[in-house]
Amino acid sequence: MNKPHAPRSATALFERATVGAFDLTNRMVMAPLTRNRAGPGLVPSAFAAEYYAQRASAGLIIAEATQVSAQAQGYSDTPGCYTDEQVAGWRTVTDAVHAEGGTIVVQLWHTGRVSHTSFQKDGQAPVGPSAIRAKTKTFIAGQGFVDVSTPRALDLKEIPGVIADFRYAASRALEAGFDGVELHGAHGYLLDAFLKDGANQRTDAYGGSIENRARLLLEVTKAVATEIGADRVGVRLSPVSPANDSHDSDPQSLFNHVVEGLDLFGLAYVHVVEGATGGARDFAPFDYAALRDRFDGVWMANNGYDRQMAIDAIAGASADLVSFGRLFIANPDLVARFKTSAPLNPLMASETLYGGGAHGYTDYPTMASPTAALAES
Ligand code: 8OZ
Repeated sequence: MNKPHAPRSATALFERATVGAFDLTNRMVMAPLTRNRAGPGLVPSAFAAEYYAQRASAGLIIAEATQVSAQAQGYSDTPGCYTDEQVAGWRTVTDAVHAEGGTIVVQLWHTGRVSHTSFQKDGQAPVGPSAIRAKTKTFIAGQGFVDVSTPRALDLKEIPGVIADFRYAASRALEAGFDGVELHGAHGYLLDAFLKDGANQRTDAYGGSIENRARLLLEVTKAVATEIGADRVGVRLSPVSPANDSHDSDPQSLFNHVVEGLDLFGLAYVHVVEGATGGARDFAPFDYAALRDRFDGVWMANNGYDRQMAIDAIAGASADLVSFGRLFIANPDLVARFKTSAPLNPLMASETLYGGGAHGYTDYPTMASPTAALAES
């Protein structure tokens, strides 16, 4: 058990915090949000810089899930961070956020079995821990939602290459001006799929026991921490979220072990999705306090937090940071609105979430500019 957590004041959500190598202006975080608006070459679009800069008053921005390699892609128009063009595109984003006084990391992912042959070189099968198809869909531009493909199991000999891809993308992320990276260890993508026995039925050193299933996540974390410094690395986990057919027979034991392993690195933070992503927080029984007790560093909580829940979580020290997804899409100035208990904008039509242009992306009004959306639409 790690040290007990002292309570804070009711205004602590809005006060500065040191998180690893980052000096944050407040404890409100913009969660990573897939928006499927990357351009040719999977380069972040020019207006991504505007979108993120509009939200730079968040204490921390976690930029959308971003591929570590071509193999890592699972959806249309999600950006990468492994080519010169992608790095140059991200540089316009990080410069714009820094110019507004913000701090920004990028979420690095490999989608693993949540992918489709059409995204893979020569139409090959995507890779996963085992050749078990996830009961989930992906989005392919022009085709809509389609079942993901049956993956092939990664060969043991290929695993060092996957770890190297994460390490390389992390080094390119810093070159692109990001303050750090978050590893996507959630939602059924490659790292989470290795963790969970619903997807991982390997019989080698990366499957079977909890220790073995946690090995890939911990090795990737170690490699990335070695490359850019552990105090610039966060890890996102979703212990019980059923997103993308993710499930495990004993998540509490699994994640207790994972977090104890992560605790040894001196990471910037661990980011935990409580319950079903975007859905019921009590979707499945899980003791998040017991998990948090196994980690000495900064704890970021996510999923369905509103203003009062976030104030209470920070004041009561059940979390050190709280991340918000849809609220930050709809409210670029969410921090100012929470500070003053101002009304919140509703989300625009769901068709604007994934793919499209400026509408539903850069045209949400702020309190300072309440007619921005009307003027542009
Ligand atoms: C929604 C649509 C596509 C991907 C995740 C990156 O669930 C995602 C994602 C969310 O973490």
